[in-house]
Amino acid sequence: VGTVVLIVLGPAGSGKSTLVSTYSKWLLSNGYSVTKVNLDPAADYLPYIPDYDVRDFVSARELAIREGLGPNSALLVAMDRVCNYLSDLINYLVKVGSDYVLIDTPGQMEVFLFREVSSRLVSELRRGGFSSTYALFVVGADLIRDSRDYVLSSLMALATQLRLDVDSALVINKVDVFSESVSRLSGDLIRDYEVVINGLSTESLYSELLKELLPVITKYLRSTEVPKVSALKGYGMEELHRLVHELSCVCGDLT
Ligand SMILES: Nc1nc2c(ncn2[C@@H]2O[C@H](COP(=O)(O)OP(=O)(O)OP(=O)(O)O)[C@@H](O)[C@H]2O)c(=O)[nH]1
Ligand SMILES: [Mg+2]
Repeated sequence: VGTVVLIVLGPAGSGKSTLVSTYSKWLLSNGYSVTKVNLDPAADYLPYIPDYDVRDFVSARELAIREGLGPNSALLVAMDRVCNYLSDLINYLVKVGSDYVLIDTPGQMEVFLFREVSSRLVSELRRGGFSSTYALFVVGADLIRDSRDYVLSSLMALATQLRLDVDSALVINKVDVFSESVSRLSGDLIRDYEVVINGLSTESLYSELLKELLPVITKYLRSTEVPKVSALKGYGMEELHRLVHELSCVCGDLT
């Protein structure tokens, strides 16, 4: 089947790096080999030891000092420079040939997602023969306060799928600090439908639009499973792995 590559992205502080750490440990303890890649040139601290780290080549902080840039433009310039190392990264991944590759991306999601670096990453992965590449869109449960937020998060996961041109899935993290709305949801966009639709009626001026979007999202988002995990406490890793397996399974859905 070959290597499964997971691009982990999502809003600032949603727990991407912690999830890379926790899920990689889970994979290892279940007998899989894992390569952890850090693509965040601005990370000061990482909760895992990366096997490949763009900070070895590009540092946003150094750029800021050397070129007199603010933190945001330094990250922009740094991410553009990361493009120069992507073919090197792919060569490394080919050489290592692990079962799973987890790619951690910068806190400022838009600097990765909407710029050249993300499309280059995906095309380099394709060129390197990594046909099982997926995106995990990680959102903190603290951002899901109501049904509208749930639909919006799913919509962002779908936007990720469209932008990167790889199948994407939504993952809700930080469920140890459970928000009530998340606990009502079953973990599946289709089964959550009624709960979400009922909630929407009262929450937004645009509830009709949101209601019409939901079936579109569930139709086109590759996975409707929504694992609810705690990267910090290690909850839900089996659920997450089931989703990853579903994404990478070529057996198809026979139901
Ligand atoms: N309660 C709780 N906190 C978490 C969880 N996962 C991560 N955190 C905390 O959230 C903060 C951010 O976690 P990171 O893993 O650095 O998040 P990130 O998305 O990589 O952050 P950036 O790269 O800066 O965008 C840290 O203080 C983590 O300890 C979780 O499951 N539960
Ligand atoms: Mg991070």
